[in-house]
Amino acid sequence: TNRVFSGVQPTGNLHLGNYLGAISRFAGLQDDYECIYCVVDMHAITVWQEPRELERHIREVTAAYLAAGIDPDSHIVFNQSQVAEHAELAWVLNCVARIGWLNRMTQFKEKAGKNRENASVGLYAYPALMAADILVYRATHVPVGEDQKQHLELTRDVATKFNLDFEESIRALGYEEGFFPLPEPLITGTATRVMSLRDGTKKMSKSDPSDLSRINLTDDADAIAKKIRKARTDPDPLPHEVKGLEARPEAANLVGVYAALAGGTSADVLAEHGGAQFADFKQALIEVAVDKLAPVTGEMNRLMADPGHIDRVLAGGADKARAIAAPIYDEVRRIVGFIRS
Ligand code: AQP
Repeated sequence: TNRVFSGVQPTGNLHLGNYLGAISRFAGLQDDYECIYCVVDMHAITVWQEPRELERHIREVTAAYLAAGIDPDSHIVFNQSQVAEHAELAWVLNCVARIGWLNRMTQFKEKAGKNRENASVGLYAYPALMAADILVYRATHVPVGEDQKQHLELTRDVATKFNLDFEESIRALGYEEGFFPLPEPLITGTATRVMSLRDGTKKMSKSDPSDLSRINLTDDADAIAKKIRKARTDPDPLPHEVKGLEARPEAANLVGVYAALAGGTSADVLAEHGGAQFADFKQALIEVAVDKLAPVTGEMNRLMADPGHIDRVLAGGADKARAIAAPIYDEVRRIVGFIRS
């Protein structure tokens, strides 16, 4: 079967980039794949999280999944820390991955910043845990934004090395083609990389100190309108063709966001709005954004009002996830040579 795995960190400030680049795409895959969507709380604590805030943020990401239309009955929605096999396989994969590979990860360099000596060991080892998240289900496809492409390549490298290192042991279990499939990225369409509203060269991010840089999924219509009106732009009107967006990162971003929200391409947007001044285009963008996001926000708020329900969804999802992961990890034990008596 084709099995999808992906996750979002419960680190607060869920934004339009997370929605367009990840969560809404997750929902769109449900007809074609068996989908496993995780709230990756163990990834979140690679940087400090206030415990009570972490709980709230786990429920918030869960609510966003459900509000976006992910069906926890036909598919799986759960939080990572409830399925111990993620951590167990991560340890094995820590021992497969090479320090040299992790040293090349650009996200670690960005997140650790200048004070690298003081970053957590977990932040450094993050990609090995991500590899475990995917491989513990032997998932075949991973929908992620552009920013996660490098980590997914590392997952493939780890899977390849595991398959090779343990080749004999894997064959002895009856697997001819290696134990872990090499997962494929699903990065398609517009808005795979939504940029900051204040700087078209930086990605929209939860950790940006400026709230004006992003549209949060909890923003109401007034906040959305204000942030789009204040979004940075250049003085020229919109071009008529996509190639006119080159070297205009802010314009390219707003057109891309419009396209993703309206369900078309940047070319479609320019066919309609090419030649428009930004003041007018922003007004049109505010309308689409509010129109698309208000129902999601409303449903998230409704769900968040009943944390007991969300926790039951997570518990049910964890049971289903464990039922897939446990037998796979049992085989890993045998492959590696861990005795289980
Ligand atoms: N700006 C973005 N455009 C498109 N997709 C994005 N994603 C994140 N930012 C954008 C996608 O959202 C998913 C979940 O991301 P995550 O929470 O696991 O971690 P992240 O990529 O580190 O997200 P942020 O929002 O940028 O947080 P910080 O500020 O903490 O780094 C992923 O599929 C990601 O591709």
